[in-house]
Amino acid sequence: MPMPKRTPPKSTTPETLQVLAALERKVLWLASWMIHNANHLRDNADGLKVGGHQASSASLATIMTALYFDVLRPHDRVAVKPHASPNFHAIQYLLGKQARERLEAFRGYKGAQSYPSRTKDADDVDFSTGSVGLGVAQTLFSSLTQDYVRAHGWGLDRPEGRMVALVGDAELDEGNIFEALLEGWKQGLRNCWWIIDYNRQSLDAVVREGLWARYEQLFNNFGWKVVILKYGSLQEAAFKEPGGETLRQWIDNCPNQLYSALVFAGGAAWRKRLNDEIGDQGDVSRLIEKRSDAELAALMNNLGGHDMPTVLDAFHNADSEQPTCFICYTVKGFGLPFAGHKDNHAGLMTPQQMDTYRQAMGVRPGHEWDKFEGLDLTAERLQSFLERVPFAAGGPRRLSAPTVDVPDELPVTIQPVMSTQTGFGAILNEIGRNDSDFARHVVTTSPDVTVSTNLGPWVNRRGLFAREAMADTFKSERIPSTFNWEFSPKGQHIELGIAEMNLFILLSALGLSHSINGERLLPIGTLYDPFIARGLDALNYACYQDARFILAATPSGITLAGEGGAHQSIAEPLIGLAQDGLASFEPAYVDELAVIMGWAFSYIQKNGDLSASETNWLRDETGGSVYLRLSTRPIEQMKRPITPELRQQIVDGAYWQRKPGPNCQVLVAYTGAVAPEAIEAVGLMAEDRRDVGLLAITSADRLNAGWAAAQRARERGLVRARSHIERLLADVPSHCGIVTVLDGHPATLTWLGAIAGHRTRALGVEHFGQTGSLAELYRHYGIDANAIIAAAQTIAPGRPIRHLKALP
Ligand SMILES: Cc1ncc(C[n+]2csc(CCOP(=O)(O)OP(=O)(O)O)c2C)c(N)n1
Ligand SMILES: [Mg+2]
Repeated sequence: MPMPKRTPPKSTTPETLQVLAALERKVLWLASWMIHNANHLRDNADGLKVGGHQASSASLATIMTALYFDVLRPHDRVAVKPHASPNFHAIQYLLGKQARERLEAFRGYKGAQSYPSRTKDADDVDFSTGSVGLGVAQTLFSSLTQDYVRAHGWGLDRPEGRMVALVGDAELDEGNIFEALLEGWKQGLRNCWWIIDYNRQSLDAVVREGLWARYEQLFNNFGWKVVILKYGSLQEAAFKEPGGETLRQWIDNCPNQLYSALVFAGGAAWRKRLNDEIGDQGDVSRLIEKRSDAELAALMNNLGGHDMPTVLDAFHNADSEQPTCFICYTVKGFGLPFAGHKDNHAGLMTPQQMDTYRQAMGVRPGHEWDKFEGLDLTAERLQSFLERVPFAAGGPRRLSAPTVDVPDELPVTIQPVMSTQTGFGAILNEIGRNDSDFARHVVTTSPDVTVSTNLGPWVNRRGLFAREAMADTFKSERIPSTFNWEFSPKGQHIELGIAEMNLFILLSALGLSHSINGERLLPIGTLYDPFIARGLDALNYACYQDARFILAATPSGITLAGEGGAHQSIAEPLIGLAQDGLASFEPAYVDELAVIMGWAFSYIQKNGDLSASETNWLRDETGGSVYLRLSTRPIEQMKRPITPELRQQIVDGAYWQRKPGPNCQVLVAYTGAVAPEAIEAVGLMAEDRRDVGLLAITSADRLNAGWAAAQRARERGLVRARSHIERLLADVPSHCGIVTVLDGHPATLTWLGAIAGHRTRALGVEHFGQTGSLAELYRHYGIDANAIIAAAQTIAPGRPIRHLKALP
């Protein structure tokens, strides 16, 4: 067929096109072989088949070949659609950045990951993907983060990176993408490419007709440029032949389902259908007739997203100022026996099909992993091309940044009665007061709850971030207001609309800045505790990528009383306990919070080895993110010196407020805002139970993690390994009962009884909230002093406790 009249981009010579065609073929082959190997050849005792990768990878083979071998530069960052992971690993293998053994172990133990993973893969994944939609939004927020970093004068000696997402068309059903789009528009997004793999197939089915037109309108509405890659250059050339326009119209009118079905059925089926529908029209009949079945199939499969010159042209001509969406028509399963079949998502080739495919690819048995096997260009030429690929030139793409020094103590003026939420605002206000390097690296963000989570004073001092300055009209009009809402490129608070998904994905982007932009940020996000659940998958995603941030969640629990069941959080302490990569705290007092925040600013910067400390059995040197569950309840503060020992215990998760004596019959272990109830109960029981103890728990999560790790260490033979909580409970006599209490699910602390076998009664909240006063609600849910005493009397029998009142 004649080459199209389209001008190839300047950088792309016919020689380059030849090499790229060979590499595309190799990517297709290697991805298929990797999957086949995982399913049929490697010892697969579980019999679990690899699903979803084969057809999805093939769909993006052309586009990814173009990107990685020609278009991308080392500073560009890409989120690869989860099921295109084999392509990515194959490309890195060809570039010499991925070991063959890992490809052979694809999806196996320590092999290349099923979905690209920043933390688990060894071949330089920029953004993890897996939960569809999140990686896409991550590129948008990474672009904002890059702008933030550069606006603050950092990283200007490095070129700007383009943030690129390879997006499945069905992935666009995920709502978080639209939340991100709207936010991107508000924030003046630039430098972001979303490349939509418009294969018109999802997991289950073929997508609705005309979806591309909705996308086009939608992206245009949000200020994006939309580039549609519909026809390949073979098709464009055919359209110019006599009868070509009729063929184009037929293609345009062909329903997605039918097009997919014909792609699957192949050349003879195309011929029959085309002849049936437009074949009696002279010119177009000749256009069809002069092609063999194979040529006809190649023509009809030659959609824009599988045509190298078209793809290169589009990418090379895109600019970075305007965010750009490429809608690329592709074929799911391109080049494979189940191309286009609606059931092909988990499609696998049988050994026989694979053998035929191998022969078609010119690969000899035993040479399946050879990089240049079966290509019609010499190995020298291909190798020398690969060595000059711009994306792979230069040193490691993953950057690093020195840690920011954190003051030994975070100053805060503690009022006699104060809530942890007020304390949080006061601590940040103090940080904001001076212009230290530390203060400059803090960046805050909140989804429309900046003021109500007490970030207001900090924002007043440091301003809001926007690429272009915007004055506070209330201020310029001299209308009194508590808050100064001024935007500038130097601002240190990013105000988001109400979308918790966006909050967590922005935190994920800010929290990877050291690695992506080579400049470290100290991000803090605030939201109401119950709405963690709204963005939970994105929070998990951020942790999975090892992004580093502090999350302040407030208000929390039923302690926010009057707001009722809608805003009262119950399960969040359990999330804090279970979420990997997130150290969770629920302090009761502001001095504890100051200690924890000081520690947290260092902890989020740590990147050490995985071994646990022998004192608390926590992997503190590895670092992670931090969740602070805070409260609006003002409570009486303790006047006490924070000794180094107390400081360590607060960070390790617990300390004795009242150490139990040797005859202790019962102890109360509390966490968070119910401290006054626990203290009151201990006081009221003092006359009737001996040596009552009071254990302040600042982090159930860290106590639990340390305990689990110490047990594992003992099982491995380190017989003296003891965790912090084990040491605290070591002298508590075995007959002593434990009453645990928190404003959250009681299971958060129930396990304390399993440490040394103490009988335990766990109090907490199990049911959706009532409205009422604090006292009414604490009584209703059984977390007030009286309920604590009642529990103590039951598990620690003795004479009746005189202050106990009948329970409601
Ligand atoms: C949040 C989430 N829900 C469900 C899935 C399971 N899943 C994986 S891929 C997929 C559909 C993919 O369709 P598309 O994005 O069009 O990619 P294609 O398979 O066409 O390459 C689904 C539902 C997932 N990975 N993440
Ligand atoms: Mg699809």
